[in-house]
Amino acid sequence: MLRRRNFVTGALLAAAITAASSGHAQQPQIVMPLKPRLLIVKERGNLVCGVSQGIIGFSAPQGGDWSGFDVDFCRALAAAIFNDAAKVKFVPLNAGDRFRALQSGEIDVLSRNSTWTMSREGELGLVFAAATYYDGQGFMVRRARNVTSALDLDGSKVCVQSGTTTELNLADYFNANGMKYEAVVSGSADEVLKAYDSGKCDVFTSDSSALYAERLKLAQPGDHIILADIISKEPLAPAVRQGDPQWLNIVKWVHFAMVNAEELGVSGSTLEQALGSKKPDVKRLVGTEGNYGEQIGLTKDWAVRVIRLVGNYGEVYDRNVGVKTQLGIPRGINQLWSAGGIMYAPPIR
Ligand SMILES: N[C@@H](CCC(=O)N[C@@H](CS)C(=O)NCC(=O)O)C(=O)O
Repeated sequence: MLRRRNFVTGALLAAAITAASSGHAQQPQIVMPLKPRLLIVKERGNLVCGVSQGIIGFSAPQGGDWSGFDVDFCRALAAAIFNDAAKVKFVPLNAGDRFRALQSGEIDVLSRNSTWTMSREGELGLVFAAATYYDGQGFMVRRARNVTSALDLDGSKVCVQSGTTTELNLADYFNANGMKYEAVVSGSADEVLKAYDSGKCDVFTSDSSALYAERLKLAQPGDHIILADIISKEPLAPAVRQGDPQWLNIVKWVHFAMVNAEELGVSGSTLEQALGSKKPDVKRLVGTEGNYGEQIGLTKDWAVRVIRLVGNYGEVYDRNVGVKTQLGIPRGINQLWSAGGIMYAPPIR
């Protein structure tokens, strides 16, 4: 029987991290196990998922509900855990608040266009599960400005969101190319867009995917172009707190199951066939052979639940951000490795 007092709480963990990073942690630290997050989630009866405050195609609030690529990942976790993709509470977070919400235990998982970096794992007590979307930083400008390359942006005023890798890459890029700029920094995506729209800056920089999304909110999206230059690597990944390997495994393997499902041709519409398949890798995915889901604290049919209720990786991509959506982002490097991209999942076996 698990006893509550044997586990360190979220607030305590956050305090320990703060003490360590502020240099006051002279005492040897007593490492207490975290109460398993899976247990917390199951007892609560839903998953609490941190998302962005509203990026079309990724996490967009629509009539009291949420939709998007990052939102669907939360739904996939709920499907795997509860066999019910609706058992998710979404907590919208801006860039500056997102990691604190994870450290304090307020959210179970952060699924919010967050770039996997070394310092975020080294300093913040977090761990990224797997890159679910390979992005890169880009620039948007008014078409009328007649700019074709980022190298033409010398002397620009650039709108950017605080607390992001975007802010750091912006400085690196302009400095490396001997170009001057003035950063116009805001705390939320809406404020960044407002600043750009009202002419406080002449360039909007963010992850390329967010540029596509934010452009749609402007009165005349066609009056703005996204430059082809990509100046950084932004592997966007869901994150959890360190110290709970079972929970990390669940978040990581739900993504891998979705990628493997696409690779094996198992989708919402082919699932029934897959359940009768004799192919060993399909059988392991859908749980007709082995007990892979049970090994990570779920059930044998964990992946079936995800595919049936949410879909495989390609279905989720196409539905939310793909070329047939209003965002219209080609699969690009997010194509499967077997189809020329870099999306690759370890095998279930
Ligand atoms: N991937 C970058 C940038 C993430 C980010 O927050 N981008 C802004 C682009 S405007 C955003 O999505 N904001 C949404 C929000 O604050 O809700 C990071 O992890 O630092």
